[in-house]
Amino acid sequence: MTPDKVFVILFGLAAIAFIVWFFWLGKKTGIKASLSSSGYQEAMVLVKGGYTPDVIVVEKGRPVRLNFVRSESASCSEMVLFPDFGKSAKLPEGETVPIEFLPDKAGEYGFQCQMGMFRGKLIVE
Ligand SMILES: [Cu+2]
Repeated sequence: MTPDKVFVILFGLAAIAFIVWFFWLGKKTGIKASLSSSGYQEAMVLVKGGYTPDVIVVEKGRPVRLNFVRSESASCSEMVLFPDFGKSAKLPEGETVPIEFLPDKAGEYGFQCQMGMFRGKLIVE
């Protein structure tokens, strides 16, 4: 094997590693909810063909308020469910719907539409 071939292979592997990290591993870190003056950890979630962001990181023991804004009319996303917290809400198109709960245990909790086609994840640290 000539040095330039080795270089091409190494470069290729590095590119693959970067793509894997960027699209799968990097995404898991999600966005961190920001602490508002009211003491809630808040984040805005856009509902359109899925949830954006779909991974939200919060701290344990502080109330959370997620503001869902649905900007599509597909019936798929008309409800959002947080089964682990016993919360669900109807999301009328174009309205901001807050969902509040207190995460008192660290872990990963899913949220989804009523059919489970759209999925997101809440990471409690
Ligand atoms: Cu659905």
